[in-house]
Amino acid sequence: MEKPEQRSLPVVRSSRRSLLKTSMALGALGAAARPLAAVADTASNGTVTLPFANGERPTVAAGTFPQKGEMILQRTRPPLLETPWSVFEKSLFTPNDQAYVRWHMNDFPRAVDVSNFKLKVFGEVEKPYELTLAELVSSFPATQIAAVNQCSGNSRGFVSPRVAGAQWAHGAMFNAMFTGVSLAKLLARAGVKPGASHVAFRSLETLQAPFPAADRFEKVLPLDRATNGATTVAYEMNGAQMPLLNGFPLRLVVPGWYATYWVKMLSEIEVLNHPGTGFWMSTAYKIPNNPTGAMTPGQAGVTMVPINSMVPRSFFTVPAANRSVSVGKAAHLKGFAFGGDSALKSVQISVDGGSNWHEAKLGKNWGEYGAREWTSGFTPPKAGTYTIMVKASNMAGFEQPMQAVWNPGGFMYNAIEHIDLQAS
Ligand SMILES: Nc1nc2c(c(=O)[nH]1)N[C@H]1C(S)=C(S)[C@@H](COP(=O)(O)O)O[C@H]1N2
Ligand SMILES: [Mo]
Repeated sequence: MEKPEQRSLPVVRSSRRSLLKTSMALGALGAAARPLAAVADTASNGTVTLPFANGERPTVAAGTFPQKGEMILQRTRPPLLETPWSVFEKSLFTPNDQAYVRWHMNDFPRAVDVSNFKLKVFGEVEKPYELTLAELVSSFPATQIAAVNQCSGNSRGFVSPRVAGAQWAHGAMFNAMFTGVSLAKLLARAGVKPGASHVAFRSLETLQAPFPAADRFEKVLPLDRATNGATTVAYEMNGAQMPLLNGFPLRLVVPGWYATYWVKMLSEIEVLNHPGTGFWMSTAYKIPNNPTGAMTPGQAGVTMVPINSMVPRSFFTVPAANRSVSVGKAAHLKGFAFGGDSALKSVQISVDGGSNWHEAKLGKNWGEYGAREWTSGFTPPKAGTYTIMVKASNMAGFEQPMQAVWNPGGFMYNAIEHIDLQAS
């Protein structure tokens, strides 16, 4: 594999952690306004082999990218960093320093001067306004919401036949508790005009040639999704300031929808009376017009629509070292699951290749959009290899399929996962 080029991103030397309290947030938010200085010179500290063809990737050591711990390097510029699977085995809430990173274009700010930052709300509204970060934090109540940020292309490396795009394993997702302001409240203050139907979100990224202006990163939500109460303009993640690479100082959180809508470094909110015309809505991130985004390779005449609701997923977090088990003794099975765009209904386990399923026990419910732990047990009756499957379903009636869906973007992968236990 080619040696990755030298890091283009600077390293934060002393990143101060902010505290849960909103009143403390600004001091810490100010910390990242400091210019970021040194450039790391270590390319990688090892490699990892993701479980699909050509799955070898370098890993980068903690501190190689600002505020980031050890990550799987999918691409350097713009950064595409995957969360190593072992991180999910350790905690239900993904630590900020190992939450995956994905940028489409390389020209996002390496530091944000909070004293000059403003969030603008305008368009089809009665009273357009703009706010500093301090004004945003102090003039609206803080809300908290647990949600899974998952790239539309998470697990694309498992899609067959293969499709173009980042060949992620399952680490293009993270589960976090976000703190911020309800977008519905921000829009209510502006007074949405009758006839408005959509809301556009733009960021601090600037576009450099050769990109045409229409390619600026802009995502658009239908007004009802923007004002559903769950959609949040977040300034903290897991009780700490938003990491720079995850969207400091503000990022849109759209619980239940794929991460492509979760605009980072959010600076503009424009209410529209049309669905928008930008590249990122009209060309990129389109799926076949059905709820699971399925089609057959080569199928003609498929109507494509912008990707939207997430489908349910469930995973094992049984470390490889614990997969050798004893005959006649209960083996501990565990993992996590999420419902996607509706609450998790059940997590089920099969030990016979998917013919029979039984319910796993669900852990604490952190809210309908967050991940939830599950546990179960299995006592192997005799020596041998046992394939154990896990399947989640949600309240909207979706359940994970045995076979992955296919579409040209490699989006919405959510096939049933399995592990093998060796009983002796
Ligand atoms: N400003 C901005 N926001 C963005 C993007 C981007 O390129 N620019 N990419 C989107 C996509 S496709 C994904 S998968 C998520 C990744 O979020 P993360 O980097 O916090 O993991 O950010 C979304 N928000
Ligand atoms: Mo994405």
